[in-house]
Amino acid sequence: MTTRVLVARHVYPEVVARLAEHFEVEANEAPVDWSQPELIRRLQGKQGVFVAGTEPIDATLLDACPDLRAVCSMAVGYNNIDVPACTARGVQVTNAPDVLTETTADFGFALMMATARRIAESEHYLRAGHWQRWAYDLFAGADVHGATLGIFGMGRIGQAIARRGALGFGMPVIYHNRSRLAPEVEAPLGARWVDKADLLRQADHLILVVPYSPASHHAIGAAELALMKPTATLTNIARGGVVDDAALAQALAERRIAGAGLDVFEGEPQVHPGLLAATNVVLTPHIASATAATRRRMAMLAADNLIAVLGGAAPLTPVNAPSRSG
Ligand code: 8YV
Repeated sequence: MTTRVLVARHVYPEVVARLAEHFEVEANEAPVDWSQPELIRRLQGKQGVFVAGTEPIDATLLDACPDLRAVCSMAVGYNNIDVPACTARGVQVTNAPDVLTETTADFGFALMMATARRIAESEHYLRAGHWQRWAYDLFAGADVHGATLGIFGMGRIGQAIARRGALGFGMPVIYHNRSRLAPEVEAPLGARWVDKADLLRQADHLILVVPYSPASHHAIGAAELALMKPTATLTNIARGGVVDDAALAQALAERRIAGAGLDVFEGEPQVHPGLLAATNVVLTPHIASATAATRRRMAMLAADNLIAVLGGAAPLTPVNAPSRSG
């Protein structure tokens, strides 16, 4: 029997070509998002689907697509996929960890530095023709080296950011995570576990790398922002929804924190108007993993997972362990 897969995202032609060596492939050839009814229609008779972090794979879709056996994502975060619903229906889910860790950590660090040193704000000022003279306090920001780096969510990417801060910039590192790292993991990072309130109170630069789930929804809201130092910065490379964007926009407008660097937003690609209006914020369109080499690796890993699962082999990077797979 022919195995059929749907590539729901416009993606590298070589990834589609690799899949086509194994399957009959229908691919999204245009940079457009398919609606869920469109996705369901195209998934009829398909055993596998290639997605990114955006296509919602929920119980309604799964019930309407009974042939589906594998959902393989090129993203590491899988909050767009109802994993228990997949598991209950014997559908294997895979994600793309590891291949993007260092690239995403680079970006998180860059966004934090751009925020602390007011790079976007000063660039806009220069482009607008406002630069007339040197001044001692012109865009004076906050030091990064030696400042206390706070990390909320200390998985692979959090640890890669901690390494950069501790080893490259001499930053004391504090972190909060549901579970504390083993002492032998903490030691080379010089990282110290603190409770969430202490993380908020002590960090000079706080960076969010926690996965999105109902438990992390609005983990940073008005009450949490109120605990932060007025000189502190907040960087979010996790997911929109971890931060209450309306509360953050208000805190930025009132200068209750010094600035924010945001790569992810609630309801993206829409961005809260208060964030668009703020000057003390650096805004980027969800590009933390976006280097050409890394995006290729992420997409290829999703393809290799489809090939493994639908070929009856073990998935390379499984998210769940359904009883019926392969
Ligand atoms: C992706 C990400 O670019 O991997 C993730 O979880 O957030 C990004 O690396 C995005 O999810 C792709 O849709």
